[in-house]
Amino acid sequence: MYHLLKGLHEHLTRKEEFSVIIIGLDGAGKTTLLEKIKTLYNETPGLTPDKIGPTVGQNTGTVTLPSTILQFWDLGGQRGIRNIWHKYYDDCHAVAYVIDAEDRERLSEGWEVFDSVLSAPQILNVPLLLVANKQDSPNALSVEEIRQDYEDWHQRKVESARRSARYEGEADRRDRIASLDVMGISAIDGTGVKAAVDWLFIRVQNSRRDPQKGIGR
Ligand SMILES: Nc1nc2c(ncn2[C@@H]2O[C@H](COP(=O)(O)OP(=O)(O)OP(=O)(O)O)[C@@H](O)[C@H]2O)c(=O)[nH]1
Ligand SMILES: [Mg+2]
Repeated sequence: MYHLLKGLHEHLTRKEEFSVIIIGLDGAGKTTLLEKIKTLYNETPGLTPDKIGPTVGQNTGTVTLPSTILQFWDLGGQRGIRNIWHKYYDDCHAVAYVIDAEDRERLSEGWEVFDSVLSAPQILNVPLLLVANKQDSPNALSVEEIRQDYEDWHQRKVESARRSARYEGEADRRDRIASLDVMGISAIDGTGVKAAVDWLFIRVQNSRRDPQKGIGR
């Protein structure tokens, strides 16, 4: 009887687990974001920015919400490391793509990489949030400016592709861009971080991927 009740209790109180990958160029602020999420949601605070160096490989963090566990995977963004991202695509439930809204010189590099993320078939139907980080900086582009910059970049890309070879998967990308959510945050001071986690929480619950399937499971 005890085991039956224990099993029932475990079944009723079991939390669904979802994996969220955080990707973007090196220096975009992914690890700073992950550590800020830990500080905001966990009893043990995350690392402060002065303790964070470039990521070689991955960092992880877990956030426990009512009925749900979100497991975050922060992946290194340096050029040579980006080719491991795709190994996480099959088993993730959401993607947060972080862009440095302050670094105008690297925006187009960021869009080039973002474009390759959008064209990955494994995550075509996975919730994807574009995070415009560093909003605390007076030089940062706003959410509207970031969206516009991406749309302009994309338009140029489509036009130049029309003149040369084909641009593979353009229809899928266009749909995705039309419904793309962009949120402004500051990983340093925490502005917008809870709103971004809320977005991910709501979207993973509504998405069709099996919650028990996940990275590392
Ligand atoms: N002003 C400002 N700086 C930030 C913010 N988030 C991160 N930074 C700074 O940006 C730099 C890079 O931050 P990281 O978190 O290491 O960047 P990353 O995306 O993890 O980089 P990789 O691990 O190399 O992929 C650091 O100097 C951070 O302090 C922010 O919200 N505002
Ligand atoms: Mg990092």
